[in-house]
Amino acid sequence: VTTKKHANGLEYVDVDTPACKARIFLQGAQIDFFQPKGQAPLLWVSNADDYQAGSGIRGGIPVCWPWFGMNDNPEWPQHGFARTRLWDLESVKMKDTGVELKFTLKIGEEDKQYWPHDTRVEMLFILNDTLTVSLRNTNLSGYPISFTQALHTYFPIGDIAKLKATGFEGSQYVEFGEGPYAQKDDEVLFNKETDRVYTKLNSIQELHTSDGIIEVGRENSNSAVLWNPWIDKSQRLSRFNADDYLSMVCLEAANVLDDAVTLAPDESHTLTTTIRWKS
Ligand code: TA6
Repeated sequence: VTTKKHANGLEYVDVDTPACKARIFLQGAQIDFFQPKGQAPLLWVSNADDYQAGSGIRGGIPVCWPWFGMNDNPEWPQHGFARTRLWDLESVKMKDTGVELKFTLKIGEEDKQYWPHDTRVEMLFILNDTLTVSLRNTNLSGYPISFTQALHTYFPIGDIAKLKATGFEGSQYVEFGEGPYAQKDDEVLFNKETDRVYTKLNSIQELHTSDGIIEVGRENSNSAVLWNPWIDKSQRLSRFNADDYLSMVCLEAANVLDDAVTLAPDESHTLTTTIRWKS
């Protein structure tokens, strides 16, 4: 495990262990690469991203906190501010053939306008043949606090026309401000812009991609976001190629809508996503 500087100045932690290779940027504690030894990478990044400081990297796992989506105040940044701030690398622990890393967010004076509540915000990574990522909040403010959040994971899926996402039977979703709609089929196929917040959803889904089955698990999350921008929105997205929609999908472990987190004083909450090749 070594700390390096990317061409455009962003600092990252480079992980190379017997179990896996990974790369985690101090900006946003954002992992943008994870590959178990002998298997294909499990995260997708657009090659249109030039790793400039100040905007989240278009891929890997951007951290959406302390709100998901647009804030009631339209001037405030989409998906909160945590993903564009520098986090501190607190600890690195070699574990079996893998490694565990912990990052903490220092909420600066400039961010008190967005979030004036004393909160410990940590990202925990357990890297081996599985990628386990947790966003842990501890309420140090002395009064109740509430927030929404998501681990906005981008997956490589080969060809979107062939992708089958499964594990959705019996859930419901809202999309483009409409719904909730009942999701009767267990599988979701993609042939148009898809931007759904699922609830009443099992804690494990599978992405049946051209290169194998990716298993995605969630803990302490009763909502998940499934997103593919399709053709038109791809034109409007920053750091995203017009044809990138063909090779990616986002399936995000979340606490959004009525699954928002409320913490009593001194209470903690840990949102976790686990990702691995099932075959
Ligand atoms: O998670 C889906 C979503 O909310 C989409 O609506 C789209 O905005 C996407 O996030 C990407 O947002 P970003 O701010 O990273 O460009």
